Amino acid sequence: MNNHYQALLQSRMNRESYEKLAALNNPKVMSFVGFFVDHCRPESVYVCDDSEHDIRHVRSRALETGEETALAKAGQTIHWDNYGDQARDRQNTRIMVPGEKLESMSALNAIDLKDGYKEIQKIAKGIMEGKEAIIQFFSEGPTESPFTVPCIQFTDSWYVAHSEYILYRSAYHHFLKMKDSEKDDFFCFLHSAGALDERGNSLNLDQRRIYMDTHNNIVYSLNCQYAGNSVGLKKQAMRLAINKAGREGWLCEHMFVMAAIDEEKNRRTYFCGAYPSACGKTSTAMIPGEKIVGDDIAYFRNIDGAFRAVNVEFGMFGIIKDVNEEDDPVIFENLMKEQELLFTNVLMGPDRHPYWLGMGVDTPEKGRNHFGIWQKGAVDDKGAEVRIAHGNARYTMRLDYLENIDKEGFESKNGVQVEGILYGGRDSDITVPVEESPSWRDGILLKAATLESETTSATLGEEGVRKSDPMAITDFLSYPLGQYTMNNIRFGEQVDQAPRIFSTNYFMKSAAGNFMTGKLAKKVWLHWAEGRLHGEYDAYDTPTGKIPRYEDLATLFQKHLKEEFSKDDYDYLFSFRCAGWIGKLERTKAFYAKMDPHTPQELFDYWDQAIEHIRAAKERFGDVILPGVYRP
Ligand code: SPV
Ligand code: MN
Repeated sequence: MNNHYQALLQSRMNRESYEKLAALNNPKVMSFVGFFVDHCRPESVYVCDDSEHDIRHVRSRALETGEETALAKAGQTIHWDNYGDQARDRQNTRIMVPGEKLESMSALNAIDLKDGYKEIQKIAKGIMEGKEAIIQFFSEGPTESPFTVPCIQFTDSWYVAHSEYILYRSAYHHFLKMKDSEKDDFFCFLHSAGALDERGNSLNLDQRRIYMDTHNNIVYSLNCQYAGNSVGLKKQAMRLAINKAGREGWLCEHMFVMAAIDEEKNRRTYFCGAYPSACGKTSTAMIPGEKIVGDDIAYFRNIDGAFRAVNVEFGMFGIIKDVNEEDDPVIFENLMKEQELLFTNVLMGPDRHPYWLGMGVDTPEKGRNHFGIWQKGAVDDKGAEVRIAHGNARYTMRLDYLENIDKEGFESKNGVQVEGILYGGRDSDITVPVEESPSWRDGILLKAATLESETTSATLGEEGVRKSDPMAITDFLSYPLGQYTMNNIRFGEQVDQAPRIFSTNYFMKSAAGNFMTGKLAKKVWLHWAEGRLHGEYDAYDTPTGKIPRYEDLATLFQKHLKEEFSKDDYDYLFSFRCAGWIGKLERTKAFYAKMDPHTPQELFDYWDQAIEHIRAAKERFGDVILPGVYRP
């Protein structure tokens, strides 16, 4: 062990903390912690293990330091990020790569490893002065399993530490039990909120940096608090894991894991699904009557030939906007309970209850929110109206509070066997509500790669712009898109039975601009896919896959929603739109060309053939092809 760090660490920690660290007998942990204690200069350091005592300590420090405020209901707290720190910062999120890789990574906002490191060192120097730092140990996925990725979090924010305890599995014991040969292989996260203003918020947002070193599996996150930027195990770990998985032959995906339940037939069928932010991912995983395993990040591994998945998280960091009694009854009910709930960037009313956009109740006209002291009609210094809560305000909650959790899948060390994968974008005029892909490869190239959405408030910048977002992964890619796509194809082709791939789209609008289906129609699309996996429904061919027949959907609408589904709506929703699809494929090609100059030619060849195929269909059947009319 490095003696210099030993003396330093002993001088900054109480004996208990130091002993917890030393007991791990892990030189890499010691040098990571030692180096950054030396460099960031926290006044003291607290080392956490998995104990209830430490979890409680973190919770109470978050309140004592003012990073969180207690709400009226026991267990509920609220945290605000500084105004302008309410979403992921794309511009300042960069992948650090060696110089020779910069060219192929230029579209991923890469920075030269040496330059990035220098910049980080400069900003991080002394950044924790006067503060207490926290060291925690976690696992992505279940501990002591084939999926486990151990992680260490170093932060000076009790709010971040608290979030991590809710969202991930504490893994101090896992670290304790590591064999010598495993002691090098874990992810490291350094976070500092930086200098704070009088509200306890990151002051130097212009110095906000989230830099990932995929080579050494370290992420540096400085001068920010929004969890998507600061919580190491969330989107930072995801970027490291995507890279690691690419090297090792497994997959890390931006997906929910859920079980579709058919009570009558006593079936539990596991699905994963990728949806860009605010495109219905959590609400799909939370469809009433089904079971949730996870709502954001999944690892896939080939275990003895089986395609298996885990939710890597333990909790959810969910968008709270539009969570109300009618649309999200299960979550809403949970948010009303006296239990550990951490609200961010919503309003605390004079009654000390939380209020948000689309909550479906009368809301106060004043209170405290991410803007500070707020009252209705408040404007920021750019003259923009500040609403009651931010559009990307969130709740942080343990998943096992949910009565619809799939306990078995959630706790399984070997994950669950996935049978179907859904890719869903936000598309008002092209993609049908549900379509099955003929093969894994077609699914990746026609469903996953063509995913598009309109931008939402989950990222900083303009809202409402239509964007390509293959696999909903673009924001998190840590190696080039073409290779990543090839790895996806390869992974599915190497298991005994790849899941079947479906596209979904909940956002089709009528000619008059209204949504065509209610929010729960997704249950019907899911159960059609579930039935298909069990050989139940016939389907019509389209140039890109297979769609449901009217009769089956009408029955499913009756069965699950007690609703009529009209033939006219069916015809409109399930028509194949040739010009629309050709445009979509052209945009996909352009996006891949822009994102990855080395995208394999075979991918472009595939899309060119698909375009030719659709052109031929258009000649034979017209631009808008009614369901059932197309013949291959
Ligand atoms: C998302 O935007 O995809 C999220 C929230 O899950 S964040 O942590 O900001 O990525
Ligand atoms: Mn996400």
